[in-house]
Amino acid sequence: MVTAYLGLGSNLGDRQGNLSQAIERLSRRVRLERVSSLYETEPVGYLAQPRFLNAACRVSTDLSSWELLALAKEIEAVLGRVPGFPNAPRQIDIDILFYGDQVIETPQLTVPHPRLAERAFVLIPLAEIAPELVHPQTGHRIGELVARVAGAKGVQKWKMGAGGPVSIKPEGQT
Ligand code: PH2
Ligand code: MG
Ligand code: MG
Repeated sequence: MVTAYLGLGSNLGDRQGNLSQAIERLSRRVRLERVSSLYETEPVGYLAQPRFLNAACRVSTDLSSWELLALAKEIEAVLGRVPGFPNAPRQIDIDILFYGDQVIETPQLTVPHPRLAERAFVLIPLAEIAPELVHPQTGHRIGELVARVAGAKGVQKWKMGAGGPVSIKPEGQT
């Protein structure tokens, strides 16, 4: 079993519903251990697009990194994502942030996610569920990275509806 961390984002359609469905679909195929709150975030990269909702989750799985990537892509497609330009608006984006402490550098998949240390919309949700997690390449804790990331003001906790941030919660998490 490998512990992996995923980053999720949506800025088209029913953003909360998209995140909720993505997490529910993930939970059918991997063991969902923790889910962060949802955060509303200013777009980064390509700015002329709606605000995102972002979240992070921890899973454990026997899927290989390739299989986990294929699952993420499959769920993105099921939820209506169509290929677009880099940083384009999307119904759902599911990124592998960490896959155990493995370093993977291939054209299809780079893990740890190469831009996570500079992205407040990734680090703030991730720090909520894994502040002690250590980046295997730099040795920094997520808690340290989040303390010095730029753009934290563009990431605000999302006011949740009744029932919490997402309807699917891992066992034991309140
Ligand atoms: N994803 C991107 C590019 N920019 N900005 C925010 N706020 N949230 C995202 O998830 C996001 C982004 C590329 O994946
Ligand atoms: Mg992404
Ligand atoms: Mg992606």
